[in-house]
Amino acid sequence: MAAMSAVVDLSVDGDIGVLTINSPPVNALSAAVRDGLAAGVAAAVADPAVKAIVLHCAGRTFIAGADISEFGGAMKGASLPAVQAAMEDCPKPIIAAIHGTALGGGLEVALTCHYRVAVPSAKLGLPEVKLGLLPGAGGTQRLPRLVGPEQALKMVTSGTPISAKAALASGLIDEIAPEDGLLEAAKAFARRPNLALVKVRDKQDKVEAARATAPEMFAQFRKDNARAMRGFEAPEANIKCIEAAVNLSFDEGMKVERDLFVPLMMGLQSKAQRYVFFAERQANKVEGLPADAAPLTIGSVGIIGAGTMGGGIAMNFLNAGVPVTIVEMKQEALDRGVATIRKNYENTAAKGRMTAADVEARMGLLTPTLDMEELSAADLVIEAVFETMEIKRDVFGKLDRIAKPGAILASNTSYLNVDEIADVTSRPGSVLGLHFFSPANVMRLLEVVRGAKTEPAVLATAMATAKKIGKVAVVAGVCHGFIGNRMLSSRQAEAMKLIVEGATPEQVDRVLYDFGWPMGPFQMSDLAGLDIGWSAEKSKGETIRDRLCEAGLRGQKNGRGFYDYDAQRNRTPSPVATQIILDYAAEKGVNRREVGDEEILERCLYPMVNEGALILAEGMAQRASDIDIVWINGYGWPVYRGGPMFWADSVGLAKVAERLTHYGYEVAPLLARLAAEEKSFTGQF
Ligand code: 3H9
Repeated sequence: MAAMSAVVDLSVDGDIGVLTINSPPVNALSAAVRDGLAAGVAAAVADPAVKAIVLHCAGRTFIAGADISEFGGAMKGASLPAVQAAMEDCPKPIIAAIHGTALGGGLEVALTCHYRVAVPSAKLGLPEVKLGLLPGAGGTQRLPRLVGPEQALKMVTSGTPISAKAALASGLIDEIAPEDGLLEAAKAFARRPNLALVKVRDKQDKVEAARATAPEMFAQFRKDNARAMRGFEAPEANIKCIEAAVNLSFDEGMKVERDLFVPLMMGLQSKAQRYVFFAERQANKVEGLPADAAPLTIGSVGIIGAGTMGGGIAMNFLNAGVPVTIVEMKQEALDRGVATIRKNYENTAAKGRMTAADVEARMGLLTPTLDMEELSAADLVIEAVFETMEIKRDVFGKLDRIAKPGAILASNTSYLNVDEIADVTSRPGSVLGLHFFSPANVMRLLEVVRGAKTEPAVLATAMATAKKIGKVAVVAGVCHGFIGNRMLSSRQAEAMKLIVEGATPEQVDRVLYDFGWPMGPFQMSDLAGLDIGWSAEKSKGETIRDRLCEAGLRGQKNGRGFYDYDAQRNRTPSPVATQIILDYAAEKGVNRREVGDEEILERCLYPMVNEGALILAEGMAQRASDIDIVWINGYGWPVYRGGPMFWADSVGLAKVAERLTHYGYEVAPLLARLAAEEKSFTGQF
């Protein structure tokens, strides 16, 4: 009954030794946990009373993986492979008792136990790929031996965990225990007579059975997933490991795993993705909020506007079980909005990701109305109407009269001054911006715009609510376009200059696509619609955009933009757009020249970094990593490059500053200072 260490305890119940890991928050395999486990197993082996061992965890979860915060540092304590070998070779059966999430190294430890028992709510997976890694503790060799190579391949390349039920069906676990009786069930399992010492590494049937058809299976898998895996190094390394599990002996496969793991761990992509993991969690924390800024309860939500944005926003809350009242001015628009929401859910149900009953349950939480007065009971009202200050102020004036005291009033503006909106109300402390990204039910980002008078509790509530509806929330200050759109403007402006100087839209798009963006700026403009915010009455043909719109080019929606689109949305450069660009350049007296790919990349991305530095210095973002989270989750910045600020750090700020100067930019003072001091924005370099 000795405590083995501060974080691992061995107790003995009759003939069963119970090893308990207690290392909050998620029982990660820190040096202390590894040492504790090694000592615990040794002590249980040494105790003649102990016939079998149960390994379980205190707190909210089974081991959630290696301790990511230790990566990159000097290796301390017992090595994980040594601990695993002691467990796998243990002369007494070890049973892993799993609740919460058995992830990464956590599942890999469970795979060196002789048996696994889990509660129904448990999730099991190897999410290393999301950190730019592969399971480096035998997971790629043991998992396919239990679940078969095809499922293992899916699990290691997606990183998505599976349920206990699926784990039982595939052979990953041996038994499902009652939700509140895990330890007892695991002990009962351990007391079964004649429990063999099953080593997963020795199981050959599933990998052998797959060998004959494996080449086609892997080729097909690579083909089917090429798009999703584009640019990432880790998925291919994971695939190679599963191939090794099929084609080589266990020991040879382990060597392949180790050889591929090390370069990933040392590489920039994993460094970026590990940084993003912590940055995302950090983003939800607001600096300097007083402790009494406890979140208010959001039991019901009102949404003004049932267009694309309003409808998408509503779905977030319906998905989280929060009743929504949605308001429109005309019956037709209201009906259309509600029908779109229903259609979205029905499409999800048709794909098997939701039942018909789920669709009805969510629609049952939605109250459509033409009467704004019905918002009087809502705890949070989000306005998603037309993006002009006049209309927004009008709506907020009305809302101020209707909403109950204490209700939070939010604007889904993407550019406008939230303080000016707040000022028409008698309660500016309850007003803030909640900038969702389209499609609002899909995109993870939420910019939470803190007004000058927004009360701490209101801000805290917005952050907690964002988490509840599955968003990654980032706090932004009041400035034109906040964090994301403000930086986007600088990229778009430079892209336009480049096509006047001599680059073509498709060249610019290709360079940014090759960098890892899902699409380039001109494809994006075509997709969004060239006429967004453009007015035929006010257009004076001053910009290329004006001229494109005047010529009837509206983007993908009418099949004509910077590109012409066929019925399948295949695109070819538009001769009309090309001529407009050439005429414009000639008129401005521009001597067109060949522009190199490197210049395109530098001129599109470094000004964004420069703007990011201004945003940071002005306090419009709390930290550089928040800016990165905005770009990764709202605009498709490739996660393996860590966001614009991390990326600039990786390039070296002195170089970024020098190139900005070269292109005629005034370098932001913060960037100039950090470059001179050889420092970085993120502290990662
Ligand atoms: C690995 O295992 C490599 C192996 O193959 C071995 C190779 C040799 N380490 O997310 P939450 C912290 S790679 C350190 O807010 P939730 C987290 O930062 C690893 N810290 O809670 C946060 O701290 P704070 C493979 C970790 O309930 C706190 O715990 N495993 C780790 O929403 C709470 O986290 C993974 O990739 C960690 N491994 O979700 C799993 N995990 O409170 C990564 C969490 O200071 N983790 N923290 O902000 C997760 O997916 C989620 O955290 C989890 C809990 C589902 C476990």
